[in-house]
Amino acid sequence: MSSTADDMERLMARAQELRVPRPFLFGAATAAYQIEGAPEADGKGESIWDRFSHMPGVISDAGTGDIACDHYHRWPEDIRLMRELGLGAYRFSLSWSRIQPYGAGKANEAGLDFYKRLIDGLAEAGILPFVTLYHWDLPQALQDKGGWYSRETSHRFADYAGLVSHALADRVAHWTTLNEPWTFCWSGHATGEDAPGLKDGACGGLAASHHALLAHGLAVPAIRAHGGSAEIGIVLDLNTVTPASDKADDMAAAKRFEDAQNRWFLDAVFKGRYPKAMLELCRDLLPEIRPGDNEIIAAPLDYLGVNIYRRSIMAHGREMPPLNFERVNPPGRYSAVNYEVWPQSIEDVLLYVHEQYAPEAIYISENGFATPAETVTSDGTIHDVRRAEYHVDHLDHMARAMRRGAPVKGYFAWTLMDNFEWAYGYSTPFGLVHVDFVTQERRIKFSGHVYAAIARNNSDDRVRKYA
Ligand code: IFM
Repeated sequence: MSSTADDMERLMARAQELRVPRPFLFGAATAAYQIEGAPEADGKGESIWDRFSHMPGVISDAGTGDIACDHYHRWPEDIRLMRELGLGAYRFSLSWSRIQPYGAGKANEAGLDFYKRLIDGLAEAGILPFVTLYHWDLPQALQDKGGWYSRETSHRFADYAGLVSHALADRVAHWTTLNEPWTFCWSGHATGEDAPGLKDGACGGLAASHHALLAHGLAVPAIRAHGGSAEIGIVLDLNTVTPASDKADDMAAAKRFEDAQNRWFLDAVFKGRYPKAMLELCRDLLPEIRPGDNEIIAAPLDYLGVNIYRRSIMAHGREMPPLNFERVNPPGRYSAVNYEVWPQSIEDVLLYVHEQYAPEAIYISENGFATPAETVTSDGTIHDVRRAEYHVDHLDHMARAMRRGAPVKGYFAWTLMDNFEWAYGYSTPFGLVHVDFVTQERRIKFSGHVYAAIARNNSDDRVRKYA
């Protein structure tokens, strides 16, 4: 037997044995711009990603989300795939500019209808929808008025949240306000790698972050007003941070990075204040923080979604002044987007949030592994052994954190199917399902079969009934 075949057999055996404390939901996640395509269908307005991905030189393979997985038209097939994968839940985002083409005013019913059809299809398949309101695709019309630099955008987001949660109240029981504010605020406004492509340094990252958090805080009561007993959360991309050495400079840099990526968001949402050290460090760069903002941002939540891909080892450096850090990549295994594979990180991050912030419930809302573009082998499958191993190892460590008290209720693999990976385009797939972007043919990968085995062995009647 070849070593790949040995590895596949060994991994499938581990998957069959893996047990997670129940009840537990197994799902997969996607985001609107990354899969839907159909940028102008049924009255959709332009988003900042529609605009940005067409700018020369910003996407490494010059890809765009114009077609992506054509999910807008192929969603029934995608739900069939979810069933084959044994998913109990599906986390996806709504495209704001499908629903409000210009980011304000009355709903575009045709846009809403798409999501109604999708959610009804999920219900028929017994799959629970977890709906994210914002996964980075701001309506371009709001960007033209200042985007996340403007408090007005926070209020428009609350209006949108109210409108959508009212329209979908009878269909959706789990809402997420924002996906990964650290990334879309800093990569979009400090470094410019993501839309809208602004390179305004820390000043941009901080202004966008405060207004995004304000938007979150304003949206929570707007959803509660319409959403009955629906559960509401936010999804943060968190890392555990270790200094590269015990030198004072490196230790201070690690602390600054942890304050910026984790505590800025966690302290604001769970403690109603920003970290004092950040406020002092960035005092000349902060946006206006009005009296009452902190209380709005700390609106009580039902769960925290944690996106985790890697750990962070930080040294003193020059990135994002005045944060002044430099990421250190130790020797080891890395994914195609240069993330170190370090499964202990999921256990560490879960215990970190559980012990320091005690959210009522936690979902791993994203976790996954990127490879270089994959090819179909002669037996018609994709032997993505390293991705399967990544999920099995991370689930193992997640289960350990649960046995130590972390209240984890579900895990969403990133991602259901290969899709548009932002600035990387289509060159670094993360999917459990392979997509041929010429024919749009879908094919479950080895990792998908492994994941399906785990999901089936760890689902129970309560979860199915709940779904
Ligand atoms: O593809 C992204 C997703 O949109 C947000 N979280 C990280 C993923 C992988 O980079």
